[in-house]
Amino acid sequence: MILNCGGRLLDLSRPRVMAVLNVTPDSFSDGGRWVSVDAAVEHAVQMVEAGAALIDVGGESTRPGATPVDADDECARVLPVIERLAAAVRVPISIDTSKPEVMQAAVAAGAGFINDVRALREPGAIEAARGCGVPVCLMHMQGEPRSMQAAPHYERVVDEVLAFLEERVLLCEAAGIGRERLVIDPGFGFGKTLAHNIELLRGLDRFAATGLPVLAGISRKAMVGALTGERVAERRLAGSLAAAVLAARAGARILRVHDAAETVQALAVVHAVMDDGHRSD
Ligand code: 7PM
Repeated sequence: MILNCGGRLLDLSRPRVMAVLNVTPDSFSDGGRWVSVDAAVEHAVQMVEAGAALIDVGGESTRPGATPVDADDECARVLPVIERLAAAVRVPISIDTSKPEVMQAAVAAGAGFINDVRALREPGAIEAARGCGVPVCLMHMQGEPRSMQAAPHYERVVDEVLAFLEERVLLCEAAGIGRERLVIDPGFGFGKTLAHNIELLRGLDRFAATGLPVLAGISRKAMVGALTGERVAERRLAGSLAAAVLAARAGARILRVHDAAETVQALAVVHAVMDDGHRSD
């Protein structure tokens, strides 16, 4: 399983780390509205040196209650970082957006992967992504970021999330985005209770059984906070590593994380146990 990310190859024969690079003004801020491009690029280079295989650049906060940003503002945040990063590292760069204009501009600037928490449901997004020619991660979300955690409801969460993603995959294929370009993601924390998130992690092997690469983003999320009692997101590394290991063991091929070096190390152990190649001695 190898994804061609605009000429940069992402080898998914083992679980890989997608490192989060937030370029919202509350991260790498110079104190005002502007993101420091230097600080963001430096952080990303360090994560690649630690073994991250993909950098996810996001300029629109999907945080519940976050203020939506328009396409121009989002481009102003992410494009300078993508341009500099594409020249500084050899791994593919992912653009975390739902907006067709941002997808196109980001791919023109050097991004080779589209990460869309709305699974290309915005008007024009499927057509834009098709034209970009790069792989796309389709994520499940129930509701909208502003209100999704109010009252998440499912009869059978794994069945329903899987059915949604399969439907989006078929729609993408019909629109000219082939399966070889698609990645699926159950969307941990996006319109899910703790019980739903645990069921999804327990049933993650069913997503992997589709044959499509599975991406899982659990790092530092509220479910880790709830299970560990740790209220501070930055202190949830150990719980996040446990979740990444369980997801990889169930067949997830891309782990979206904040702590790249530590997760790369944990996944090396998972890979050794899962891979036949280590049994010779
Ligand atoms: C508040 C809520 C702050 C959620 C931050 C988040 C995912 C993603 C995010 C994911 C994919 C976070 C999330 N999560 N993209 N973007 N999968 N594909 O914790 O799970 O970073 S934002």
